[in-house]
Amino acid sequence: MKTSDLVLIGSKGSVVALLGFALASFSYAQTDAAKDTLPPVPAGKEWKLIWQDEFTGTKLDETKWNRLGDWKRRDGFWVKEDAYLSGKGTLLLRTKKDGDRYTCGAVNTQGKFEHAFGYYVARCRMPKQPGHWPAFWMMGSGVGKVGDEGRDGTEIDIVEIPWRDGKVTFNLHWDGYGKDHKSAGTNTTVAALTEGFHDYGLLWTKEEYVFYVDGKEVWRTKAGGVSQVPEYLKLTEEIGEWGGDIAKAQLPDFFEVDYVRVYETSP
Ligand SMILES: [Ca+2]
Repeated sequence: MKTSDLVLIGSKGSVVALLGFALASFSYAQTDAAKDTLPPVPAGKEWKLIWQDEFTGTKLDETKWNRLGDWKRRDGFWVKEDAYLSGKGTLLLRTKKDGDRYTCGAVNTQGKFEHAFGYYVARCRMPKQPGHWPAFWMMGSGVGKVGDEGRDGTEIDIVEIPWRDGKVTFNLHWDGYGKDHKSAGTNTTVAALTEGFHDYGLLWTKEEYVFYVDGKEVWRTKAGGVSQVPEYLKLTEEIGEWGGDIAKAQLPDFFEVDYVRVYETSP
C-alpha cells in the first residue's frame, strides 16, 4: 500500500481506504525497472527480443492474443470478460463467481504467434485464493500426435501454481492425453510467491528445456526428446479440484501479468 492511498480516507473513510487498498493490491507493476536476466548464450551470439507484450494501454492487443471463451472449462467457465488490461501496464486474468457459476480468464497466441526455441519469460503476480490455478504455458497441434515422443509437439508448462503454500510446478506432456500420454515434471518453492511479481522463464533449445524462476535455473530436462515444432503461448486461469476448493475462495481473485517477452539468439 502506498502512502498516497491513505490520503483518500475521508468521510466515507473505511470504504475509500478499502478501495484504495484493493486497487493497490493488483495495480502497481514494475514495468519500467524490468531488465530480464537472460540465460548464457554461446560465444559470439546474443539475445534478440523478437516478440513481446507489455500490456500497456486499456485494451488487450488482439492482433497478438485470442481471448478464450465463453465456454465451459473444467469446473468453471472461460469467459472473455475475465481477461482484460488493468490500465496500469498489466494483464489481469480474473477468477470470479457469477450467479451460480465460477468464471475465469484465459488468452493464447494461437495463429498469431507460434515459435520454436528461444527464451520465453513472463513476469507475474500470482493469485492468493484456493480453487483455481494460474499457468504460463506453450501448446501446439502436435501435442496430440502419438509417436515420435514429444518431438512432434509437447505441452510445455513453464509454470503452474495450483497450491498456495509457495510451491510451483513445471511440467511437460506429450503423445496426447489418452492411453499413450507421457509426462515429466518437478516442483520447487518460491519465497513470497504471492506477494509480488516474479519472473518465470523457459530456455528451449533443440537439445533441452531449462526452466527458470527469477533468473535462477530450477529444472533442466530432455524429457520427451524435446519439441522441434512451433508452439503458441498461453496465459490461463483454470478452476478445479487440483487448485483446492473454490467454494472457500474470496472472489474475485487475480492472476496479473506485467509482460511476456520472447528472445532468440542471433546471428
Ligand atoms: Ca508425439
